[in-house]
Amino acid sequence: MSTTTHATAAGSGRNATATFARKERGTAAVDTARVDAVARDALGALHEVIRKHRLTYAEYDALKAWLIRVGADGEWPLFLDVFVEHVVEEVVNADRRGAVGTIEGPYYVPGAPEFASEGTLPMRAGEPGAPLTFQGSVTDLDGIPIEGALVELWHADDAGFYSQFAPGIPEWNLRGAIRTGADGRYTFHTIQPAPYQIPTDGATGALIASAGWHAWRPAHLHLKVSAPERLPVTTQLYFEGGEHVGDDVAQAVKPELILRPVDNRVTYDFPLDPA
Ligand code: MBD
Ligand code: FE
Repeated sequence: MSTTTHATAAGSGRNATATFARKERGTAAVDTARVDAVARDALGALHEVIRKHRLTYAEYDALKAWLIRVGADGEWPLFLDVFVEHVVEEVVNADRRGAVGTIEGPYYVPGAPEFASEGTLPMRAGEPGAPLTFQGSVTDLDGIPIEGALVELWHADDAGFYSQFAPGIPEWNLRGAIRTGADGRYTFHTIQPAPYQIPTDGATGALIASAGWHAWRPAHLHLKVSAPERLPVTTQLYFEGGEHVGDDVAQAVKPELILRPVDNRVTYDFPLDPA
């Protein structure tokens, strides 16, 4: 059983802040009218919550202290990706017709070891977990294979930990990429990940515990699939019947994203929208 509390999850949320700081981002030009509209509505929504619940000064101070702690714990990327990103993804990807996306989360790292067509994710000798062969193809919206697509896969280990975020795991453990050949196909050999628990020792976990929520995400595979002249898709895939598939704390499960492996093997195709 791997779904217990892990003291060693400490630091995963904090480490996500360092990773975010290195992330390449497009320049978001300051559009004063848009900042005015968005900031005004965001603050207005908060004002309404305060009126609705008749907040006390003690509660206002507790809110301030908690916000300060989220930053001190380095957990803003973790907190935002768990509780906010799913709506951004919904809005941004509303018009897609091809492969269904969902949130990226805080634990993507670019530049994982790359294979042609078929490969085994880097893993430790005797890496715990049931074997999993994950295969499929990258196509256009008509099902024509795309050559030279990049399929990046990263996931937690059998204890729910991500390399480069939890301590003591080899750098690229359970992270890899495949460049497709002319048939557009990819085949990864890996292990079945475990459900993921939001770290209990930081500000995000403190809110979850104080509110009486649970801290679990269902077991998932993270993917980014990209190709020239195609919209890249960032998504996650889940396992039918898995714990918390029906109550993901990050609200990132969609019916199109549920895998049904047979004999430790599963196929999933990515039709990519044109850019
Ligand atoms: C994860 O593994 C994850 O995928 C998300 C979205 C948030 C926290 C941890
Ligand atoms: Fe994850």
